[in-house]
Amino acid sequence: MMELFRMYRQYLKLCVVVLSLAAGSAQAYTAADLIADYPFSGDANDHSGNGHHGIVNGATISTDRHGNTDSAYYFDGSSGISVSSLENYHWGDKLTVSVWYMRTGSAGYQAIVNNGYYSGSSWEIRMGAENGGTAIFTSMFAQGGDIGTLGWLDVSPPLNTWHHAVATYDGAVAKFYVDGQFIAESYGASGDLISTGQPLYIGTVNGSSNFTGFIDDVQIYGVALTSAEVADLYQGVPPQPNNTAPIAVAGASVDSNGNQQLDGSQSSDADGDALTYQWQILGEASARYGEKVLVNDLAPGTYTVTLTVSDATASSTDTINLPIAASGAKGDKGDDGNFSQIIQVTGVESACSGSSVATCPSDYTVISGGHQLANTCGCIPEYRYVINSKKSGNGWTVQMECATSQAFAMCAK
Ligand SMILES: [Ca+2]
Ligand SMILES: [Ca+2]
Repeated sequence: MMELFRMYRQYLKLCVVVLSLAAGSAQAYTAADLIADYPFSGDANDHSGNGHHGIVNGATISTDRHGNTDSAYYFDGSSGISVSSLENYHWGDKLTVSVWYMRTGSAGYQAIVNNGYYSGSSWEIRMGAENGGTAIFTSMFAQGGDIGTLGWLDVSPPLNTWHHAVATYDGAVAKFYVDGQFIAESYGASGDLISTGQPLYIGTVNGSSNFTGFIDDVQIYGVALTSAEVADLYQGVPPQPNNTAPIAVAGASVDSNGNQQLDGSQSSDADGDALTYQWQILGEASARYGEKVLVNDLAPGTYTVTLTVSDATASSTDTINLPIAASGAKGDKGDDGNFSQIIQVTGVESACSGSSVATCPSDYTVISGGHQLANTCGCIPEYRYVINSKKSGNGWTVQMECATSQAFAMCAK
């Protein structure tokens, strides 16, 4: 019994090292903020993962501004693309619309991207007939006020060349950019953008104001990108989504068959990203992979084990000393004084102060315990064994320090 007791008591945290592999400055959005993305790579499908695929009505797939075939759409003045799944879409109070266009015909108003005409839209990017057909502007209509038009004659990008137009709205300020340059801003709008019963339109407004020329790379974000991000977009550099590195927590537990296993299940990722787990046992040639991996093949001894968890963008590591007992770890029947089964139970998460109790099942005995700090109250998440805690009846009680915590108890029978 004492051997296993010591084994569980001696999980010693060597260090917690968080390595952020996501370089660069903080960005304005996460990947989830991309509402729709139309690269027009052979079709009008949405590449955001949200399924807002476009229906093409007469527009023809064509060559893009880089010379790639089948990578942009040509609109002949009587064609368009519509996205019915964005009817009645609730845009909220943050938006960025980015689009590349090349106007080749100068007559009349010409819609580029919108969900309605002017005040019948939530927002639009449209061109006028003014300045030889080079006038370009955005309009936005919000619950608490409108911007009317923004841009208009402030810029005159010439016909027959590709240009980049971006409209942003952050709930108070709307901004308009052309070819990466800030053009104008307005404080007229406020609150959520209105919803309309119309689909998203590209190159048309429900059959009117049809565009003549080429449109490509329509992207709609649920955040207001910064001027730096807009300038990057113009240079072909998409904004990099925010990512918080996962937190690796290496541990060990015993499975339902009594086999000892490395256990990374207390690792976490603030973004909710799926994690991969790699365990490197010092001295072994190959790593082991999985949230929980059996180690009942190891000879008795103490092993240094490093867990690396990754969310595909960033990773972190945690290292423990893993003692493997000469016997008992594989769940024998106890006739030599060892336990047949050891389980870990966790108690109710406490507030930042107070106590938490983890109670063993009635046929188990408490052999050890500790608490697991969460970072809710500002502490570094970690396990602590037999610290500031005590056995009480069939459970393990811990008094909280600064942190929201859960008691855990190692229970044996
Ligand atoms: Ca394209
Ligand atoms: Ca993450």
